[in-house]
Amino acid sequence: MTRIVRVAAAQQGPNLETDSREVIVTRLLDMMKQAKSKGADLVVYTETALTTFFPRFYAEDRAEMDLWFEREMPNDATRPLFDYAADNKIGFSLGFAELTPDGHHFNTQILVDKDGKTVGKYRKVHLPGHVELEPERRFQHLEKRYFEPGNLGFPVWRTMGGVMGMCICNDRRWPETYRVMGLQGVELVMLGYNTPSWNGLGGPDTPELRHHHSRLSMQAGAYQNATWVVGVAKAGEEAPGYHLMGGSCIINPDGQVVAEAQTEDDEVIVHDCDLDACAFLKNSTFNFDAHRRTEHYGLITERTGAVPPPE
Ligand code: ING
Repeated sequence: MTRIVRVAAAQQGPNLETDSREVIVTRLLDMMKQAKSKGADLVVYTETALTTFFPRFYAEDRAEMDLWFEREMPNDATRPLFDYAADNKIGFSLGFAELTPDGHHFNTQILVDKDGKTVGKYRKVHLPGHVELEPERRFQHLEKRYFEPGNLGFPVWRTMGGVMGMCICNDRRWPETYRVMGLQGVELVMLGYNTPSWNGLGGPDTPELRHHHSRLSMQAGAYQNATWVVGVAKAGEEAPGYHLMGGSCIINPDGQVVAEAQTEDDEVIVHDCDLDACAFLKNSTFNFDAHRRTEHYGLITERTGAVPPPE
C-alpha cells in the first residue's frame, strides 16, 4: 500500500498590523475548509501565521512586542481551528510567535495530528537579521532582538504514516537543517516563510533573485535528503512598501516543484505526496550509511581551516 499524504500548502496573503487574531484565524479556517473540500490530510500554514511580521518594527523595550506572542496554544483565538481540524480528521502545522510561561520568546511551528493532538514543536534555530536598530535600513529585520534561537534542535516525528519534520524560513537556506532531519529519515519537511522581497539595505537582491535563492535552497534540501519539502509563504504588502515574496510550493524528493502558488494572496495548493517516493534515493544515491564518510568531515561545527583575510 502506498503511503500517500494529500498535503495542502495554505499560502497566506498579508496580515496587517491592525488585523485581530480572530480575523486572521477566520482566514486560516476558510483555507482549512478549502483543503478539506479537496480531500487534504494535512494543511501547512506559514511562519507567524497569526500576526503581521512584526520584526520589521523597532521597540526600545522588547516587552512592547509581547502583544504579538501567544502564551498558550491552542488559545481562545485559535481553538476554532483545532476543533474543526479534529472534527474533520485533518492534521496541520502552524507558525506563530511563542512566549513560554517562564518568559522565553521563540519563533515556533507546531504539528497537530488528525485527532487534534499537538505531536510536534519546532523553534526556529537560524534567526536572520540584527539586534539593534539599524537606521540605514529601509526596514528593520529584528528577529535576533525579539526571538531566542530555538532550543529543540531539528526533531522529526512519526505521524500521518510517515516521518515528518519542520523548519522555519531562514532555516531553509542552511543545508544542515535538512541534513539533520535527513539523518533521522525525514520524508516530508514542512516550512513557512515570511521573506521580504527586497533587502533592507538596498543590496543587489531583486525579487527574481530572492525567488531563485528560496527555490534553490528548498529544492536542494529535498533532493540531497530524498524528502518532500512544502514551502508556504506569507505574501504581499503587510505595510506600504513592505512586500513579502510569495512562491509557495511543494517539492518532491527529486527536487522538482510539483505544485506552486500563482498569487500573492490566501491560496491553497494541494498535492498527493507519496512518501514511498523517497525510498529510491534514500536507498541509492543518498544511502547515507553506504556513501557518507563522516571520518573525513572534520570538525564541521567550527570554521576549521578558514583562510585568514588578506593583510
Ligand atoms: N526571512 C528571510 C528569509 O530567510 C532573509 C530573511 C531574506 C535572509 C533573504 C537572507 C536573505 O527568508 C525570515 N523571516 O527568515
